[in-house]
Amino acid sequence: MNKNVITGIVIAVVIVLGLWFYFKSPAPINAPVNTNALEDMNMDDMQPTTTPTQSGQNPGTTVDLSLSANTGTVKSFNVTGSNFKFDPSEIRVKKGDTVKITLASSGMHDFRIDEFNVKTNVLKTGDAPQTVQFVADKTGTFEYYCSVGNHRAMGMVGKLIVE
Ligand SMILES: [Cu+2]
Repeated sequence: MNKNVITGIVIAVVIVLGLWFYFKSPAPINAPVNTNALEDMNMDDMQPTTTPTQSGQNPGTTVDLSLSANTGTVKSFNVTGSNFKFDPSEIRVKKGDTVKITLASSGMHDFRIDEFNVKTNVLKTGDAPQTVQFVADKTGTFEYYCSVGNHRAMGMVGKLIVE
């Protein structure tokens, strides 16, 4: 009987002690482990996320921009408007080209391409030539014309061909 009671008490004490250690020790042990793990994770997460974003995306974007900027050629044209025509009356460029039109005028004329939102001032004889520039970002044949009076109807037009 006594042995059984003692054994039961010992077992109970062992269980209580076991539970006490079980609940007491894991907490302080887990806490620092978790904290370190979190700190390590954060450190690891922060640095790689920040670094690839800056070193990966920005140069990539810059490279792409410079490449696309370099592929388009700048093409310059001197255009003279007179009564009632343009010289030249046809301009040919490639899609993506940056087109510079420098208009000189004999009489009173301007130069417009509606599809590319291009318009010069109306220039009179003796006015300084004016340069307008745009990117030919779509293919097709587009009419340039003079918007002064009835000049367009009188044939003061030309063709911009974007290939
Ligand atoms: Cu005109």
